[in-house]
Amino acid sequence: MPPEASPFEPTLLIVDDNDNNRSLLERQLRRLGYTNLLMAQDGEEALQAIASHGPDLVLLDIQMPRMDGYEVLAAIKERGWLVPTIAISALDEIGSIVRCIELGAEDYLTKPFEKVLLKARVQSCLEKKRLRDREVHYLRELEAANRRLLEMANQDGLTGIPNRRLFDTVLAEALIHNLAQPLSLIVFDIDYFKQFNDRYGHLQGDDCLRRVAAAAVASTRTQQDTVARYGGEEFAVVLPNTDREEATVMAERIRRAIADLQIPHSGSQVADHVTISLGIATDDRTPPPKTAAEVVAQADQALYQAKRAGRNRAIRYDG
Ligand code: GH3
Ligand code: MG
Ligand code: MG
Repeated sequence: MPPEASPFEPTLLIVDDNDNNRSLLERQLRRLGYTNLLMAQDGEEALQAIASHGPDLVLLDIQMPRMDGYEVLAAIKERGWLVPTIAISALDEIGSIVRCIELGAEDYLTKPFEKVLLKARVQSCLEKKRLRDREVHYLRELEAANRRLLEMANQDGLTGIPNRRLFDTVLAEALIHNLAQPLSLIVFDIDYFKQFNDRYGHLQGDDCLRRVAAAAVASTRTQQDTVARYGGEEFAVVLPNTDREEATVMAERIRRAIADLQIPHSGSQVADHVTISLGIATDDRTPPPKTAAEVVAQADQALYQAKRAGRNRAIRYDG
């Protein structure tokens, strides 16, 4: 896209192969108060000037040697440039005007120019361009705001990782994609976290959650896996293309990464630092296919067993 020129001081590009015509038009436009004027003496130069200066309006002579006005119009269209163009024809011939309009010209003028007509058409084209630019500007702002909103709606405010809502979508989609590959799910939960809050305070608790989330994310495969905050101090990891052995290796990796943070936890009954318990479930794609709710329930059940078996460990659901 060419750069956008200031809407207050519009830049006009005059394209004509004839020196006298260019000078004449330049003088007339200056008299009308337009001072930012660019000149091009052929089609190639015109396209270069549009690309590098992003004029607000192009006054384009149709009959030029080599690349004529029609070709310039076609090239502007092809590149998706939104610069308005007034086609200038000496012919006063309906066919050439129609063709220019079809090729995307905003308006036309015939030589020799009527001063009032030149003024009216240039003004009207610039006004339309100004309105369109404003629309595009607001549309972009709206799109950016929407993107931010969508991100916020799918992100956990505390840890910055996907929230439960996005997790549900990711898991549901992973289950229907790539049906030839197994899919695993890990859910994990911080051990004795209530005690952690009680001893160190809720703010330290929040900080611990953030560090646990970051360590889990760092242990997983960026492109492939999704670590989400499932709720409270419970997290879930969707592992596409991952069988039960690979999932077990991953679970151990996450467990270690969080233990290695060595966050002191004097209220824990299993270690002197923060640990987690993990449950693993796998859909190995043998029929009947598992639903998201089933996979989650199986991983939850395995997590419960891990807690019962003494915490700070991963257990695989075997069903
Ligand atoms: P277990 O080893 O069996 O998992 O015991 P636990 O104490 O971790 O489990 P429990 O479910 O009894 O307590 C979970 C605690 O997590 C209670 C709650 O205050 C705390 N928690 C949940 N969400 C947050 C949070 O966003 N910030 C903080 N600081 N604490 C939270
Ligand atoms: Mg817990
Ligand atoms: Mg819990």
